[in-house]
Amino acid sequence: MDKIQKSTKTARGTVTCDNTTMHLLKANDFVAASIREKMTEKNILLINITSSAGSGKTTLLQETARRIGGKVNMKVLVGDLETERDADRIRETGVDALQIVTGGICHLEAQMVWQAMENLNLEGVELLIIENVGNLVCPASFDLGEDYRVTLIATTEGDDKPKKYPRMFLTSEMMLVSKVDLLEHLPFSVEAVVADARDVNPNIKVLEVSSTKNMGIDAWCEWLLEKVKEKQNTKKEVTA
Ligand SMILES: Nc1nc2c(ncn2[C@@H]2O[C@H](COP(=O)(O)OP(=O)(O)OP(=O)(O)O)[C@@H](O)[C@H]2O)c(=O)[nH]1
Ligand SMILES: [Mg+2]
Repeated sequence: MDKIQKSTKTARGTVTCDNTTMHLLKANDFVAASIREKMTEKNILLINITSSAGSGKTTLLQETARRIGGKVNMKVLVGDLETERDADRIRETGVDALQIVTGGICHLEAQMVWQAMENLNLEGVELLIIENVGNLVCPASFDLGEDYRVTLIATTEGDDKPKKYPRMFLTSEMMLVSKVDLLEHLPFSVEAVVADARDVNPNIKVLEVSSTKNMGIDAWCEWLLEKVKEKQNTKKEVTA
């Protein structure tokens, strides 16, 4: 596997289809639909993990890989502006990871994921997790073809974020309140953050986790395994 996947500038804005140059977000949605189709064909559950910078995405994925890496065939794609550090951290757990270096772009776009997938052997893979660039704003607008978008909100960030950055919470199926081991030291109300998130998105599922103190990780992994199973069953129903 190539170590660093550089996204080209042409991947950013437009896609040419039948000689028509499409608008950026329409182009993104076009590629996202192709990713979704490919994932369904290959029977792979695709998860897009988003959050502010430093909320604990990679640490959670390291714990996840250690817990379920032996039970389910999983791979990880990681987006960052620079460096391969997060992919290296995932690989230390024994799970294959590919870094997408955006070179300054503050989010992943579907075309970057599509290009990266060409360098990932997806044979037999059941679960592909994308760690998006740490940012609560731009990644909210870019569908990556995922089955589920999962957003972390760390106790260290303050409990006012769902109302200030509503699009991210509106477009997420799951909110993970992370770093709950620090709750006793911080002016952060889980009740308030859940109430605000549900005000924005009444259907959002919530779990509380600490990756460093092993809290809520079982429930998170169970949810993931259940969704992997559901995806496999959907495929069987389609082919039956
Ligand atoms: N106390 C505590 N610290 C945590 C927890 N999870 C992560 N951290 C720490 O938070 C810092 C950032 O964690 P990362 O996992 O790198 O966060 P990230 O969201 O991947 O960061 P970016 O990729 O830069 O956006 C590190 O110092 C972690 O050790 C947790 O559950 N509790
Ligand atoms: Mg990270």
